Amino acid sequence: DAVEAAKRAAAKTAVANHYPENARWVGIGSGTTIVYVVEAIKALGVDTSNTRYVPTGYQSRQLIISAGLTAVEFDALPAGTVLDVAFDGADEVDDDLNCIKGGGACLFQEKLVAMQAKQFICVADSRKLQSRLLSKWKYVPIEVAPIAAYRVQKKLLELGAIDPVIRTNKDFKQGPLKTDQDFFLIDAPFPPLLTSADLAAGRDGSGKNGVWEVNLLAREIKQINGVLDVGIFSGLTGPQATAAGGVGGQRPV
Ligand code: DER
Repeated sequence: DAVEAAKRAAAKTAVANHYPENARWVGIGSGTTIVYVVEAIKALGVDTSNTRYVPTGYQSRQLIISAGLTAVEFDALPAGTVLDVAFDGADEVDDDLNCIKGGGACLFQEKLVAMQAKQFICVADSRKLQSRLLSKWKYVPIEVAPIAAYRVQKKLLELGAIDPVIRTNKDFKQGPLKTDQDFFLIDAPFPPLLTSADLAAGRDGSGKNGVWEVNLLAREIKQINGVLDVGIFSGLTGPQATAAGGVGGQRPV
């Protein structure tokens, strides 16, 4: 159908434009669009026997293995390895190429892998593109330690979140969903997040009435005790990438 065709087209473009010659280390994200990225890599017909693919969770690892590619877990990477590229999907992307991620409950490992790559390629069809984050996708996924979840929830309310909830695992049981790290996810709705253009136009993104600029909110949430990571990917220029002389940062697809 039209949505699947759009995902497949985005994936083919991303791989055609950003899959490096002689790639050695490639990050593979989570979700449904990434399936088409792996399909496009296979369709390149290049020799992948010397390439290692780094998964961002259980589903990502199974995708790599079932495609006949070689998976290497993030914690098995040789010291100092910087990935040539990391491909991943997103729940929403704004005009500054910031992303909301975590709809698939893999945000922590997704960010680990993205930050370890010279280039992070976000593969998203037009449904995901909005001027501001949280325009259509309504909440920020946040990975939290179970023991701290209620305290984090309370703090999010103080930051202006609207009814933040602990994600339940609808498929199997009503209990809280557990991530690959055995943590909980809190989905925290906020008003749309302001971009650099909004700030340039004099808008106030400091959290008054719960209205935040992307980076300010990400930083506020990240420093709450008990938060492991936040599903806001912004200006991904990981220290590793820069150290390796990488270009870092997100690229449009
Ligand atoms: O959870 C994530 O961040 C994933 O990348 C995901 O949200 C993208 O999912 P989709 O490709 O199935 O839309």
